Amino acid sequence: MTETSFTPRVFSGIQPSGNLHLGNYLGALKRFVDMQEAGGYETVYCMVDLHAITVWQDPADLRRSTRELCAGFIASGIDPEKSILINQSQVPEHAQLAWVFNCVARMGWMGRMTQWKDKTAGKNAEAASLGLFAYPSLMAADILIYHATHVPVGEDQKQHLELTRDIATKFNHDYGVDFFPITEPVIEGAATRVMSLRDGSKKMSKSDPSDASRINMTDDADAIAKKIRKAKTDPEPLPSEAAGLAERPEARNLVNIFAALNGQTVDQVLGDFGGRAFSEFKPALAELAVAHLAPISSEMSRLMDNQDEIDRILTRGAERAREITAPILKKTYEIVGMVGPVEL
Ligand code: AQP
Repeated sequence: MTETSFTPRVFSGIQPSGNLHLGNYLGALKRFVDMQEAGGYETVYCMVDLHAITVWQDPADLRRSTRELCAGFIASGIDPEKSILINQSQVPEHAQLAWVFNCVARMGWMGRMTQWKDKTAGKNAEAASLGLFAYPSLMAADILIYHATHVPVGEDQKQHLELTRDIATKFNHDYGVDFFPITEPVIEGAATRVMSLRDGSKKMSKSDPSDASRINMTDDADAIAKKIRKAKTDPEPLPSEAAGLAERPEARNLVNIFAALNGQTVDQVLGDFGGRAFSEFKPALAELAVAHLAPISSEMSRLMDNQDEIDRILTRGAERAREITAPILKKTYEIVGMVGPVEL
């Protein structure tokens, strides 16, 4: 365990790799805003475009998705004055520290990552990019280049955060320093793993080929209501207690979404809806989802009509970020033995 005390600092990111969805909102964005507003932390939030290119991205689509994601952050409540809001490639120290971490992390650690295994399952892993394999090392650098102490993420990122801790521990041990913090994952709330609306065993994901499987942040009210109406469920009414959802993944998912959107516990939701049929529950859920997402989606389109403003926010965010990242990289290079002074 590290003895040094670090400034409480939150870091998290989202890939600009396509449609921002309700899972990203509940598992990540909404909680980013909560941590920004809670006080007691500096907050840094990031569009991780270097992660996005670990699989093929059309350049024009990537540029658009990056700006759209920035609009999504702001429309969800991230205030670029309160938080540092950045695009990863505009802060070069992320990639520079990742190289050092590539030399600290072990091949075997990367090969054990379930996301690597899932993303190459049934495919020729030899043809996957080297970047996809090394993805968790860049993620560790994203976090540790800020000496971040807390990282809010969805359940799917838990293993990558454990690896971040392993990299920090090994670096500190190998060089006999107490330089990188051992970061705490923050995986909390009713919706740390929002599932597909079509299959309760798969997580809601940008890359799912079925658009009906997810609620996109840019969906209009009709599309949201239709997707919820068609969401897979079972014929039973809702139970009165959370235990009754144990073997009902689709029902559990919809109740979790309701609870997370309404700031309630699952038991409170079931207190109101227990014994009632999905034909009553789904319209209430649709109304709640629309009430939350419609203002975000209209603010996103307003911002997307003003891309210069987005670009200005990202340029300013990168300047602020580099006040933190440049000294940390400089010190890392010194620790590793690069001949200095390194002017960054
Ligand atoms: N279904 C989900 N439920 C809860 N949280 C989720 N997150 C993603 N999906 C869910 C959280 O959102 C943050 C950003 O994730 P990301 O977009 O950078 O990468 P991802 O986890 O790989 O998301 P996708 O949608 O599944 O993307 P693709 O399909 O491109 O792989 C993270 O905090 C993540 O936990």
